[in-house]
Amino acid sequence: MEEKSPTLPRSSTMVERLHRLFQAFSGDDRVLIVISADPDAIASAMALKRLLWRRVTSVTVARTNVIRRTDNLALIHYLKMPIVHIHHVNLHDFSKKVVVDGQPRHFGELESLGFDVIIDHHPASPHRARFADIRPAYGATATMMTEYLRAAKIVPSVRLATALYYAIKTDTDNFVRQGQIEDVRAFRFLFPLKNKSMIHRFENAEISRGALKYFQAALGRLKTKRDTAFVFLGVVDNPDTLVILADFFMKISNIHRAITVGLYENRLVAIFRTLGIRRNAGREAIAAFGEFGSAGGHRSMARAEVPLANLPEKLVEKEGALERFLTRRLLAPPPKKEPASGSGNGKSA
Ligand SMILES: [Mn+2]
Repeated sequence: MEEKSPTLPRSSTMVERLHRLFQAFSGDDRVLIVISADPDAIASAMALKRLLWRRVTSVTVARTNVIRRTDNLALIHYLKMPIVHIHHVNLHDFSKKVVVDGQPRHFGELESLGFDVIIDHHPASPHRARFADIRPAYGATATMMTEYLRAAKIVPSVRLATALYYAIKTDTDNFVRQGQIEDVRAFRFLFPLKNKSMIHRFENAEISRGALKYFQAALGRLKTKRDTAFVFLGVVDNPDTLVILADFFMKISNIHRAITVGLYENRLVAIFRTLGIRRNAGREAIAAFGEFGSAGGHRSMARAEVPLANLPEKLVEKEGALERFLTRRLLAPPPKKEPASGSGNGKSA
């Protein structure tokens, strides 16, 4: 299937881009690809590594973040592609530095390293790379990388195809968020090449075994009132668990509002979820915690983080006082409002 392009046929444009990309490297290059590891960045780095196979001396992929999300860990485990932390490489060992699914600006101090190649889909920021391909309209960098592979006439391996497919799926939120015809086209190309059961596994790898103990605790301590589910979990070892639990409680029939609260590193973390119809999670978070710390969000999702030191002493020191305080504050009845009035005045100080 060919589609029209105002200037060159799409295929030759991509072939041209591919040649310019290859021209940025030479055979004795030792290449460092820097990523902030998420599925799109990981898949894009893997695709670039494949493109550079036998064209450079070595390719090392380094991440700047700590990977905690269990789905990302499952993806990396499946891909068997080594990804080292940036602190564990000697930056002077490399003759070329590349960033994919991000831009030098996003990497703080590393920006001063000087990057030779940038491939990304975020809004463009100033740079001095010798080769930059930045396409903000694209839903995923993985879409761009799929186009490069196709231009190079490389059929991706099952692992690479699976990674690219999953990257497009997550970065476009299954085409709900952003995505254009190129994303759909790449997705369709990868569709028969991917490993379906691995995709299923990544998508269902959200809960770590470590988080299970919090499910048990949360079910035991759950309070429901009208349409609200509320739980105070005490100390948690990862605030993501609170998010997973809040989303989980929203699946209970007739629960339209979920609030999970826990303590993490001397802070109180509260996660709000609502259907966003009668209630406004962002406003509720501000009303409940704005006076003590940071709080805010959208109509349906919000978050508050409060240093414990900002809370009244009697709440923190007396056993059970904090939970009683939270229950009183958060299980209050919803504000009365005529249904026809003021649609979507979602902002509030
Ligand atoms: Mn991306």
